[in-house]
Amino acid sequence: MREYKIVVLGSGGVGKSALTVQFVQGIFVEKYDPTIEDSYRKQVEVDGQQCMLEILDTAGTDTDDVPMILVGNKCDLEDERVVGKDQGLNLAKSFSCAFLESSAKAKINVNEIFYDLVRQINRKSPEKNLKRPSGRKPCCLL
Ligand SMILES: Nc1nc2c(ncn2[C@@H]2O[C@H](COP(=O)(O)OP(=O)(O)OP(=O)(O)O)[C@@H](O)[C@H]2O)c(=O)[nH]1
Ligand SMILES: [Mg+2]
Repeated sequence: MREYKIVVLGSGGVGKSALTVQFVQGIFVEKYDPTIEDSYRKQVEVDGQQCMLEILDTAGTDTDDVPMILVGNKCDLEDERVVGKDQGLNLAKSFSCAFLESSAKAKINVNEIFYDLVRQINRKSPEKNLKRPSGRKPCCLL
């Protein structure tokens, strides 16, 4: 069966969770309880085909401030450059995020990309502030 990963994005309070819960469980959630992050699975038939939907319901308040880094990969192929460094920098500026050029082949800035994301996440939500049900280990999906 094909799996479909769907992420629900949008501003806080617009009804992302209500729509998701109505779709998955067939009930309308009247109470507003801001989401941290919830995931749901539902098997449905669409156009005669069974599909498994994995739906990630996100926190609307995060949508304009998501830890993010813009990466221009394959920087070892300088002779075949298509996107200028300035173009990358300007695009990153328009997203208000960092920009790095990398090469998976020449091992340039590979660690830096992921370490930068970890640092951004740590700045945004220090571990002591993490709300989690007791007994569950924290995890981060990239
Ligand atoms: N009248 C009406 N109210 C709705 C509808 N959808 C959601 N609501 C209400 O709007 C409020 C916010 O809905 P949520 O689904 O929690 O909003 P959200 O987008 O998930 O919010 P965050 O998790 O904070 O990002 C709740 O009180 C819901 O009952 C709708 O279609 N009609
Ligand atoms: Mg929600």
